[in-house]
Amino acid sequence: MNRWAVAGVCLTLAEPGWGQAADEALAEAMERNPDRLLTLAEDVIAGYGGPEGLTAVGIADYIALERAAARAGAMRKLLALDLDNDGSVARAELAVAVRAESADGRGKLERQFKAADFDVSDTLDPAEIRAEGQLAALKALSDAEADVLVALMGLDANADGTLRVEEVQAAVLRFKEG
Ligand SMILES: [Ca+2]
Ligand SMILES: [Ca+2]
Repeated sequence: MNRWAVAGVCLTLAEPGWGQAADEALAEAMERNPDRLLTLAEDVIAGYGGPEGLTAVGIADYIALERAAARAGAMRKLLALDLDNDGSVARAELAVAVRAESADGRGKLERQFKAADFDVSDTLDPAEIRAEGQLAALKALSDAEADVLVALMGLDANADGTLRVEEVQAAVLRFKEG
């Protein structure tokens, strides 16, 4: 079955206004590895679905929480260098941390600082620290992956607004039998 046929199946089940990008992302994910898509759906349904199944809100929550965790992790590393708690990391603050590091760690710290210092001001201001966090968030869960997750609701075969594992299993089976 080609991707357009899969997209067609999904579209007939989709809510109005369901995005074409999401539709295509789901079709592509199904083509690439249907079993992986099923595993992903099972995980999200188990973790974020209520007793009735997974809703669009549950999917949005999952995406936001995954990204926030990655963002916070990346920002925490940089904020650990903000010794005077003014929200920015000055070169002098970096130098203190560098002194306490091993040779390997020094190079890594320097590289991280340079990569994050977008305007080459020798200071990481709060906006630059947040931007680093956002990069990490998108690395952890890309827009393409988010599209696939959002598009999972297109597999809500009985259109009751909740997605169950059985509905995803049925869609994967239909695709494989294609
Ligand atoms: Ca500071
Ligand atoms: Ca800067």
